[in-house]
Amino acid sequence: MFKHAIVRIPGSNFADGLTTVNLGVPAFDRVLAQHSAYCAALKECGLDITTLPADLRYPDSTFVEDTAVLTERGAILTRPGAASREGEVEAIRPALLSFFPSLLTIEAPGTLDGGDICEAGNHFFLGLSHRTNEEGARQLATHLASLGYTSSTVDVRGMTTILHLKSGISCIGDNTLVMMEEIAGNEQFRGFQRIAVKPEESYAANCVRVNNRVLVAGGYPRLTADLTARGFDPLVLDMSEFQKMDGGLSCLSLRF
Ligand code: CIR
Repeated sequence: MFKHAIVRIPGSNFADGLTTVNLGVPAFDRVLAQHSAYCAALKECGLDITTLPADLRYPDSTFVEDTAVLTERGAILTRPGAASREGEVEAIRPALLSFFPSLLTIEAPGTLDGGDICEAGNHFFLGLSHRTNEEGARQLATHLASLGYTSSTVDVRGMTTILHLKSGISCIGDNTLVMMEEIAGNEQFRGFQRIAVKPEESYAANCVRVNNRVLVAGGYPRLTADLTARGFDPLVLDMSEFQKMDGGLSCLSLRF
């Protein structure tokens, strides 16, 4: 069960952030409305929310997930792979220190984005992507081992349609992974119940289990129906403006 979430209000320069998709420019009023609905959903799931102010130095800084990996046994600050996002880590540090007595770190030349890290019980899948390099994953694996967790890497560098590992795979508890169809057959995920997401719904593969609910992006009825049929309780949120900047549901918060 999660008790807390940290979020950051999107800045008015949100549209100046990084993106690889061609879905148009986000409308700032809708960005704020969707962010506000997201925070309300986390509250509905029972979380206390720490809301950080917009930080105009970093247009992508509302995607707080990339700055840290939080576990029940300890927290690790990341070292984001995009140069424009490096400073976001120092900006989040004080908020984390009010909940965690000490913070482990990822050091150069390692790079690692939280969006590449998928917790699945006591095991972590570490995505190797254009943001997370092998040295970053190696350092995180060492930290996780010191906390008593196992980990393994998943190379997504050849998958041009996803930014991070968690753009294509989510662990929603009950030993279940939601995953893009093209990786659902991967041997590494044997042992999990797997919900394969069709290519036309692939954006929805980034969903988030928060206590009794599963946050799911709006507009993907097959996955939502599949989750319901399997006994999960989806909470559907409009994510259109974040999708334009390569963002998904998980990136908008740090949950612990
Ligand atoms: C970026 O390219 O870094 C941001 N525009 C999107 C980050 C999304 N984060 C995530 O999936 N964890």
